[in-house]
Amino acid sequence: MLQKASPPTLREAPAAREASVKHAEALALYRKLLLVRRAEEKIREEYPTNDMKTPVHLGIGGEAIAVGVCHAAPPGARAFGTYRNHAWYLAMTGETDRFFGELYGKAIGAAKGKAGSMHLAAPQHGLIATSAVVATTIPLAVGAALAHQYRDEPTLVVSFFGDGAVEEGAFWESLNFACLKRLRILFVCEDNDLAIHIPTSQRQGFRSIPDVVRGFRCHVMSGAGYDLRTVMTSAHTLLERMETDPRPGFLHLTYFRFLEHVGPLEDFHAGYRQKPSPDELARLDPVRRFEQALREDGVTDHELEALRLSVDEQLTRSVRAAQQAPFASPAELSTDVWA
Ligand SMILES: Cc1ncc(C[n+]2csc(CCOP(=O)(O)OP(=O)(O)O)c2C)c(N)n1
Ligand SMILES: [Mg+2]
Repeated sequence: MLQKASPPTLREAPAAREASVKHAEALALYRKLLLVRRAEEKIREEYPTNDMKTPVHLGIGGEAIAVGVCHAAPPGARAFGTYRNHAWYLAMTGETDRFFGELYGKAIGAAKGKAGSMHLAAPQHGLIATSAVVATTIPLAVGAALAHQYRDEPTLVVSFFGDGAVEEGAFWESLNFACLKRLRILFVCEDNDLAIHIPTSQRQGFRSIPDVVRGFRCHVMSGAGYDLRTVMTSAHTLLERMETDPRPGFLHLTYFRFLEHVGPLEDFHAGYRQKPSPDELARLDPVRRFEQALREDGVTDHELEALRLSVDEQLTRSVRAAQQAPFASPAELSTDVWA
């Protein structure tokens, strides 16, 4: 449990100091969770002006997965993922200038505006590559893990993907090879039960993703991806098991996708799924859940509000800077482009 405490002093007892550190850690986690949520809410507000010329796959409902896994991962970990990548980028960098610069297609963007939302990366922070093509970065992640093993480096590789990627041959070949070679890779399946509009029951010929993966020689855990503390505990446990018995880890986390597959809107009217009740939506909302847990641990409304203000100030500054920034010059059109 995360404890509330006043700031530590040099003469403070170790238990009080530990509680204080936990308190600061909990607030830092909350700020990160909120940064992801509010950044995507900003996108929802600004997208209708049509100045962001990029498709956006928003991850509202799934924020705790990126925040929790990135928090549990050791320093120097390297990650690969998909087009639903905003949370990983923000959790790994904490910055929003280059993030919004990229969404607005500007020269200050993370890839000078040439990648857009779907191919965000921040190699200097460990986010090596993300891609719009389902399952394509899974073999890349396995290749990176093989390279680290070959060079005798302890680096952890994290491969994020959705439940739809599990229907691709590339996934099974990658899992097989990683288990065979006992690579230091953590597979994280973000399972929202949907591939665009189609539920898993209409796509998958097996009963359960974790049950099938348990047939491989790796460590498997499954849990509620909308609960930040569950994500962190599961990730920590898996990483410890991977340490004592070196094999890949497979973390299967469920969450509810609040919005349409791509774009800023809700789509409950589309008819392929029902809108949950307000109570159910609150239960599935990672930000509200964590806020509630923090309050139960003694964090005050004042502390939460101060973090909300600081996040909103950061985002307002970044959006304004991105809107005012220039595009890259036409002379740069074909530089930095590899494929
Ligand atoms: C190889 C490939 N096949 C099909 C598509 C079209 N497509 C785009 S998103 C998507 C659904 C993927 O679902 P999932 O992996 O569960 O990710 P989610 O969108 O739910 O995060 C599909 C089939 C694609 N981008 N790449
Ligand atoms: Mg999915």
